Amino acid sequence: KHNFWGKQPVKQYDDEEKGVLEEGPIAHLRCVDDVRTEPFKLPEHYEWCTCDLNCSETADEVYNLLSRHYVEDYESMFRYHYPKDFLQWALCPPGYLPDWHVGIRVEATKRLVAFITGIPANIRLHDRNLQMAEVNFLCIHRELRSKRLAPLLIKEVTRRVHLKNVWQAVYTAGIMLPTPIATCHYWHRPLNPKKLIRVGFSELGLGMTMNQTIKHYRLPPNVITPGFRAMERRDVLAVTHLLQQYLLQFLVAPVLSEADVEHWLVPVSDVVATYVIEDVESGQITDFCSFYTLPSTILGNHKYKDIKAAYSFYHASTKTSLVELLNDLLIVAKCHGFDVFNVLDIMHNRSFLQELKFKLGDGELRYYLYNYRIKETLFPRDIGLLLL
Ligand code: EN5
Repeated sequence: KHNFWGKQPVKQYDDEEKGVLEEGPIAHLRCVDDVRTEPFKLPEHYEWCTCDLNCSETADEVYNLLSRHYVEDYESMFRYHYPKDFLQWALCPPGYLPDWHVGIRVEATKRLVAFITGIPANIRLHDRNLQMAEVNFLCIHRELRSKRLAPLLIKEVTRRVHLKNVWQAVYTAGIMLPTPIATCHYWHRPLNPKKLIRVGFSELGLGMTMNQTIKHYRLPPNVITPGFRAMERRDVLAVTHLLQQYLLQFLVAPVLSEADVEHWLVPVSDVVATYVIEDVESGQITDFCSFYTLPSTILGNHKYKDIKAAYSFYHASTKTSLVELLNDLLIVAKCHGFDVFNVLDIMHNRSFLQELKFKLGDGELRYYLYNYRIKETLFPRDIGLLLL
């Protein structure tokens, strides 16, 4: 059934019955000299390119491709709308390789029609650290689907990753492929329930009127926890230490340097927002929480163009409960005009979902590894890694 994934070094559905059980890399003993130096052959009239996201015109092309052809919910009511500055942030972290931002163009017109990306990441699996690529943004123009371009994009980005002596990757997808390490669920906290209902993102609860619903989801106008404030550059060291400690609790988590934390967590307007709790007496940073901003285009609605969604990103708590932290984060997201706050059921997120009025969504997110087998399927609570 899986013509492509059945032949890749990924955990297969029948590994267990075939007695394949050992944990670790699947394809062993590779070296950079063995990697093919030529790009894979594309169908006629198409060519490979490298997309330099720091070039404004190229970033526009990527932005346009994704905003028209990237991921939708299963009923095609909404489509992710990654802003250009978000893409530049997501794809150019410390140590990024321009070469891992791969595009396919039409030879004659140079029009960008397909895309895939990798960024470098140090990932801890149980007690082993591995240099990996986080692969994301696989996108093919809808009129070119079923030309089997996806396998070529995956093989080409893999080749370019191998050339940098990196042999593992992590990726996520809504769909089922061989074989997830974990299957996670999205939960949604309405901030502007009236708009969400009008655009079909949610429905009125049974026996609830619009006014009752609005009241049910109402939030206080100001944050509650003393010392809650926006993160600044001077907080990077404290936040790095908190997060490094916090992530040790999970079986799969990134190993983040100070430079990584500076890139991923220092606030960038309309991209990423991070808040710290500064102890009023000691001035110590005891907790932090963050979200990234990713609107979705509403497909076929005339009154509203998009849904403004905030997605829970990394956090760490030592003194303040996750309920208190996330409640304040909901309050600031509401103040900033977001319509909904989304979380995955990973890390300790289950501990605040009920209390803070999150509702289960219809979307799943599966985590996958390339060229690494782990024996057991993990629970969402074992995952300490977020991809964008
Ligand atoms: C890239 N590496 O399905 C991977 N989103 O639940 C990308 N549903 O927003 C993979 N269907 O449930 C992404 N409202 C996989 C996810 C793709 C996008 C997706 C889901 C996540 C989503 C919403 C809208 C559904 C629209 C119709 C949803 C119901 C929640 C509602 C909250 C308020 C109270 C009532 C229930």
